[in-house]
Amino acid sequence: MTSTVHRTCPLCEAVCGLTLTLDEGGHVTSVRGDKDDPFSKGFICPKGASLGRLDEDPDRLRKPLVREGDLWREVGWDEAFAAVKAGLDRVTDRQSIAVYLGNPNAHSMAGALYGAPLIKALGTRNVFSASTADQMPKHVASGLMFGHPLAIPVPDLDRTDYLLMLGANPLESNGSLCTAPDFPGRLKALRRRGGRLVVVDPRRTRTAALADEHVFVRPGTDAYLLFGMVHTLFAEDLITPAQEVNGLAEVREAAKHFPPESVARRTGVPADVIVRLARELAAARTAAVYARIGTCTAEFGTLAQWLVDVLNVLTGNLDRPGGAMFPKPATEFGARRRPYQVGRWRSRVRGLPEANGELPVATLADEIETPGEGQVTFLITIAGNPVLSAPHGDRLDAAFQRLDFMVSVDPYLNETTKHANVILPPPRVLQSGHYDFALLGFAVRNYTRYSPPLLPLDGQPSEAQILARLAMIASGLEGDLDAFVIDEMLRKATQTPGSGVEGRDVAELRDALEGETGGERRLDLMLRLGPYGEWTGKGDLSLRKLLDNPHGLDLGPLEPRLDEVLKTASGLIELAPPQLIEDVERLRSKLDEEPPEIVLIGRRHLRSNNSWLHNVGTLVGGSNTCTLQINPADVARLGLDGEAVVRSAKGQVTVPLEPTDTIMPGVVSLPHGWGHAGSAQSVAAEHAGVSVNALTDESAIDVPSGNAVFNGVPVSISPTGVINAH
Ligand SMILES: Nc1nc2c(c(=O)[nH]1)N[C@H]1C(S)=C(S)[C@@H](COP(=O)(O)OP(=O)(O)OC[C@H]3O[C@@H](n4cnc5c(=O)[nH]c(N)nc54)[C@H](O)[C@@H]3O)O[C@H]1N2
Ligand SMILES: Nc1nc2c(c(=O)[nH]1)N[C@H]1C(S)=C(S)[C@@H](COP(=O)(O)OP(=O)(O)OC[C@H]3O[C@@H](n4cnc5c(=O)[nH]c(N)nc54)[C@H](O)[C@@H]3O)O[C@H]1N2
Ligand code: SF4
Ligand SMILES: [Mo]
Repeated sequence: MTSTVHRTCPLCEAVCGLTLTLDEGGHVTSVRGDKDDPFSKGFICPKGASLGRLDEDPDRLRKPLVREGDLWREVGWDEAFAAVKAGLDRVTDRQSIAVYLGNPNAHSMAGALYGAPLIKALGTRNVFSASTADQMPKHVASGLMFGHPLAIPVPDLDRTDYLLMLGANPLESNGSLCTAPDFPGRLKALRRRGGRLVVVDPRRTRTAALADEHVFVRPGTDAYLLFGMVHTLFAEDLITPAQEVNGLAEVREAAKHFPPESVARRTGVPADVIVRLARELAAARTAAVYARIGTCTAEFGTLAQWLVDVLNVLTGNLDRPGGAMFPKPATEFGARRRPYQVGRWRSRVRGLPEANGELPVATLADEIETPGEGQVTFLITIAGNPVLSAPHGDRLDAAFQRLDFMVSVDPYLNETTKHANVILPPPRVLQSGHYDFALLGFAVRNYTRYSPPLLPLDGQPSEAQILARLAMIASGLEGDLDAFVIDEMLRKATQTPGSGVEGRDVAELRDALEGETGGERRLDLMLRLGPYGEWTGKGDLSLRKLLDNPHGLDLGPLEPRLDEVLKTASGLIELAPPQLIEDVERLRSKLDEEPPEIVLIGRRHLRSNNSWLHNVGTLVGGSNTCTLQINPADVARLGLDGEAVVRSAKGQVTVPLEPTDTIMPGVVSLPHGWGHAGSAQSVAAEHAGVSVNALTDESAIDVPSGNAVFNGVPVSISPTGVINAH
């Protein structure tokens, strides 16, 4: 007997619905796109199609591992947790604990629901995550402009007439901070309905090839380009904001320093193109500017992210259909009581400011290596592989060996977890429930879907239970973490006017919640209290309703809602936050700087996913290999052939060349997440590649957000024969 089941793909931000066929042993025999999902409508990519193979990867850990010297021993769960407790008991200063949360936490219920309580229980400020190697500039820009780090407007893809996209390649990545299943189809539809797509990228990507226009830009210079556009809007009197804002005059003043002719030199984008893009944006019936990883992981990441929304505001496109809009997720983020701030505390060694309660991953190695009070000696990694993903990861590789104790929650023994004393593996994908708490807040249509676990746990804890148990060990408390969280939320809600449950009895509400697990009951509570919730009188959502609708529910197109989202102290959009105006000085000071001869940038491949899908045979090989894209003119000029040595201030790698005129001269590109030589993952080890983060530099950061700089890294390249010539 086979069975057909449905669930959300947990592998990327597109949240596609999948239809799986399972045999009687619970093995996946086929994966298709779920045609009845109202959002993804049957779309699937090669990664989703390989979910079954990933789920049954023989190299996935099924039992906890404890390391004794160089030897790994499989142990039972109680023994594993006892080992963690013993390690933690030796910690005398809680500040010597660090936590690193990796990207899959944004895709798992466990990460969303148990990460914060675990951090609280550990009582440390040494919190690091992939966010500071990714999108922290967007959080900081949104926090300062709109008052909440999650108030991130997304392009209204399905209705916009004009999309200016910078540093994103959704034809490979399937989109980010813009949840849109079948992003490629949506872009094609935009063009079919007469809309215009302009892509700004140092490479002519597949997305650029699909666009009406592709603009080559020098890596790391998007903030100049965007400022040149803002300058033009003011100079040509094209400012039409739809909202009252604070700081218009300051933005005008700041933009004066960036006339198109000056920024053209720095960006490589001709002045007439910059002016035309600004005019097009202003003239379009509706338009949106959208910028992603290429612009975030850059020297001026926060300024670039800020200017994206400055342009959206100035052209009247913020918060209007077809423009840049705020989604309304079914489990909405809460209100903030205090104005958004960064730098509430600083890192011990480099004095880098906190953002969103985190410190930059670019300084994790400093905190481990530098002696003194608060030196990090105990590390927990959850769903992360910073040895391959963090800037200058090779340094972390060495630093991790100096830790007294390390715990990793991860299904694989890999480049990072090999340093752990204890590895706690989460169960198979199909044994986990799935709800996209984070990603549905960035969806281009309001939408919700819950996927309950498809297979029983067979005695192994869920990832939620693993994290909850770690939190209990760290806090020394006993009892049910979920019950505690639920009561806390209910207490608040029953005391909040307008919550829908004001004045009601906590115990009675608690008893009404449904769900097989604490996580499900918390989801039920968040749904019921959310903006479509049964208890708020604004809708009828509850866990029950989602269970009854396994293909998901469409909650309608995005609607203007700035008044609900805006949490600034002034109650207005802050167009010129002082911290950002201050950082404009740094931008100005480098306007006339000579660019390095060759700079390195990243890229993504459709069948990859950061560092951790390289062990699935159907996904590696062919075009998905670790090569250095380089312009043929540079190949000839540098006398290269076959492979080359790439050197930076931090390291060197030898890598096969992929000459292509799709990349600008003077720019080379390596994908990240490779470098699996000697890996315990058998397939990945055969397709090892090299780690681009052997080259990236942890001392370079985007100042306001502390984000890592992966794009625009100065490198030199030489033929393999002359390695020692320098
Ligand atoms: N040079 C360069 N570096 C980059 C980037 C770049 O563009 N260029 N991109 C950056 C970006 S955007 C990101 S998000 C980071 C990613 O950085 P990380 O999150 O540190 O790295 P990943 O490769 O995503 O590692 C994910 C880990 O989670 C494990 N895992 C997978 N599923 C689960 C699960 O369900 N539960 C648990 N507990 N573990 C799981 C995997 O085995 C793997 O070890 O890399 C960054 N690094
Ligand atoms: N297949 C696949 N999908 C993924 C991932 C993956 O590893 N593989 N990772 C996921 C994660 S964690 C994330 S964060 C998202 C990221 O999603 P995207 O932001 O779409 O990421 P990329 O596909 O790397 O596209 C970034 C583009 O920026 C360009 N670029 C580099 N430097 C610059 C610059 O200075 N300026 C400009 N304008 N462009 C520049 C690069 O050439 C590249 O084409 O993808 C997610 N989806
Ligand atoms: S696009 Fe993303 S969510 Fe959709 S099937 Fe592929 S990996 Fe899964
Ligand atoms: Mo990411």
